[in-house]
Amino acid sequence: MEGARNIPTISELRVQVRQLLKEREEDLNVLVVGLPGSCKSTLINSMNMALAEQWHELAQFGKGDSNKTLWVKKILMFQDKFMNEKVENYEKKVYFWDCAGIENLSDEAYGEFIGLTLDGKVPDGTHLFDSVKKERQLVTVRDLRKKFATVNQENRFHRLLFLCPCDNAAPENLLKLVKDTTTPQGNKSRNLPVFLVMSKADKIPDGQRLQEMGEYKKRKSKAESALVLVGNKKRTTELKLYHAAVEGQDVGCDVDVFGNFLPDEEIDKGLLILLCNLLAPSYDQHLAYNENTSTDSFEPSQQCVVS
Ligand SMILES: Nc1nc2c(ncn2[C@@H]2O[C@H](COP(=O)(O)OP(=O)(O)OP(=O)(O)O)[C@@H](O)[C@H]2O)c(=O)[nH]1
Ligand SMILES: [Mg+2]
Repeated sequence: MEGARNIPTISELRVQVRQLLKEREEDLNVLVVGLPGSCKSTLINSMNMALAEQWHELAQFGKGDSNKTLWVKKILMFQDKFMNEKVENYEKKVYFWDCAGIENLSDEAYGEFIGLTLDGKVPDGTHLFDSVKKERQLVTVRDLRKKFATVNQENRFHRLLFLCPCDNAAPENLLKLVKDTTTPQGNKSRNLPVFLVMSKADKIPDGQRLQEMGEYKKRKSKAESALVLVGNKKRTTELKLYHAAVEGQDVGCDVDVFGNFLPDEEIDKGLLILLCNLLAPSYDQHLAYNENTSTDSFEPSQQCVVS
């Protein structure tokens, strides 16, 4: 396979991630957004597992219909106590924010809520649905801006991770909402790198992965086009994540006697490559929250890792 010799081993990837964490000059906030059930909470736990090499449920994730995330929650990743081997000099921290699932909605209240979150105005633990609705009616953008008017610098965002399950249609309005809230528009100067994760990669039907006009390829292309990521291998990825068996449908991942997931090299590798790309410092250079925002490409001049 072309380029295969460039693919790093899992230990090399862990070394690379540790180095990037050590060298970071500021904390990193990553907002995880997607439809309900698109594996946002699972991705956060799996990402931690990929580096920690031990399972810990940092974010409550779906088991049956339970454990829906209803708020935005700031989660500190790679804490010493959960690591097989702690990251030396991990001073600037990485936070993944678990966000409540948003349906394929075009209502501007949701877009505004995400935008205000990205700007650092929505505190950790805020209930999304209670914030955008009052007596079953959506609140106005003005009300939301009034409610979340103060910036907390520590909660400003640097990356957005958008999850789209491989077995579900790409949600058009939600994609547009993400695109519109992360790129400069009118007098808004937000300019944030978006990463696309096609989750539940094990659910891509055999044969469809390469079939140009297959359902899956069409779905993926639609998401890539909407987010302006066509051909961008650093910011688009397909991932299988740690998940439990579902009777009659899915064998799930291996667990120990306590029901904790056991490390899986294939899963960890995909996650570590994504993490290397998320941590690439060149994505920070174009971040701006003022009038002089650059609209240039964020891409690092050198690809961080071959994906
Ligand atoms: N087949 C398969 N199932 C997965 C995979 N990853 C996660 N799941 C399952 O998909 C469901 C997704 O659950 P969550 O991670 O809670 O999804 P979420 O996006 O956080 O959902 P909300 O908080 O409700 O918005 C769970 O039942 C997981 O076990 C995967 O790679 N493959
Ligand atoms: Mg969740």
